Amino acid sequence: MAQATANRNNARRDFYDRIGGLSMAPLWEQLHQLVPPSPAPKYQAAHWDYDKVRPFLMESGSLITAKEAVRRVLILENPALPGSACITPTLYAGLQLILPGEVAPSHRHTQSALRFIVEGEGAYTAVDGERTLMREGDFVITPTWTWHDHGNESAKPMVWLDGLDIPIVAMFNASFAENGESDEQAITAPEGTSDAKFASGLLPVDWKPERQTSPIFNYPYSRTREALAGLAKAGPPDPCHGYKLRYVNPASGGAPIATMGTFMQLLPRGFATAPYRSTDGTVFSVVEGEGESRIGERTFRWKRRDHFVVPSWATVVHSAASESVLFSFSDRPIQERLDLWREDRGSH
Ligand code: GTQ
Repeated sequence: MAQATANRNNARRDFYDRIGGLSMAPLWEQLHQLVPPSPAPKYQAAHWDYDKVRPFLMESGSLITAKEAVRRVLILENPALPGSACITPTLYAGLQLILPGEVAPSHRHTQSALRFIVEGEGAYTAVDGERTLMREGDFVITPTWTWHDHGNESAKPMVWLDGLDIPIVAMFNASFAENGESDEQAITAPEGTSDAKFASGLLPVDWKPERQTSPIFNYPYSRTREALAGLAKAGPPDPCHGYKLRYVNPASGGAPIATMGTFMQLLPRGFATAPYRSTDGTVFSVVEGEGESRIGERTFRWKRRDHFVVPSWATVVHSAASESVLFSFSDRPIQERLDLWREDRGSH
C-alpha cells in the first residue's frame, strides 16, 4: 500500500517536472490556495506610533532636501511585505515632510494620491493651476495625471499621510510619470476657486466632469468635524462604526478618487465598536483622542497622529478611551465596482 502511494507520488512528480518544461503546472496541487473559501491575506495588522516615527521624519529633513528627494517620504511598509513599499497589497502609504521654505517640485503621474494632514498648518498643494492651503485633518486630492507640487511657506514643518494606488497601477502596468518644466506650476486660478465651484452643494451650470475624481481637492477638517458633531447629536451611533461618514465626489455621489475610498468616524468616549470585518484592507490615521483597536488576535493602543492598518477580513474592534476621530482609506470603491466588496457586521 505504502509502495503504491510512493509510486503514484513519484509518477506525479515526474509528470509535473515534464510539464514544467512547457511552462505548465497542475491546478489540483494549488486549487485551495488559489480559490480559498474566505480571504487569506498574506499581510498583517501593524501600528506606527507617531512619537517613535516623528524623530526619524525630522532626521530625514537634515539628510536630504525635499527638492533633491522630489518627495521626502518615509514609507509605511507592511511588516509582512518587506521590500514591497506596500502597506496592503493594493495600497501605498507614507509620511511626507516639508520643511519651511521648501518646495516638492511639480510632477504628474497616473497614480492617484490623497494627502491627509497630520501635523502643521499653512503649507500648500497646487493642482491644476490652483493652490490650496492645508491644515491638520484636511483631506486633499491629487487626481490621476494632474500636475502637482507642494510648498511650505509657513514657519513650521508640515507632515502628511500620502495614500496612493501605486500597487494597483503597477498590477496593470499602467504607470506613466513626467517631471514639470519648473519646480512650481503656474497658478491660473485664485485660491478657493474649486471650493466656490464645487463644494457648496452647487455645480457650475454647464460643467461636465472630465474624470471620475472629485473636482473638490481639499475637504477641510473644520467642515468634516462639524458634520460628525452634528451626526452625533442627531441619533445613536452605528454599533460597528460609531458615527462614520464617507467622503464623496459631489458630481457622482461616488468616492472622491476612483481607486481609493476615504472615511472619517467619530467614536464617543467609552464607546467600543461591535466586531466587524470587511474585504477592504484599511489604513487608519488617528486625528483626535486615544484608544485601542483589537485587530484579529492583536491589540494596538493608539493616540493622535498614530497610524495603523487592518487587513482584509480581519475582525476589528475599536475602543475609544476619550472621544476619538479616525480617518481611514481603502480600496473599497474598486471592490464595489467589481462586485467583490463584502462586510460582516456579526449579528448587527
Ligand atoms: O506627492 O506625488 O508618497 O509621487 C509617493 C509618490 C508621494 C507625490 C508619495 C508620489 C508622491
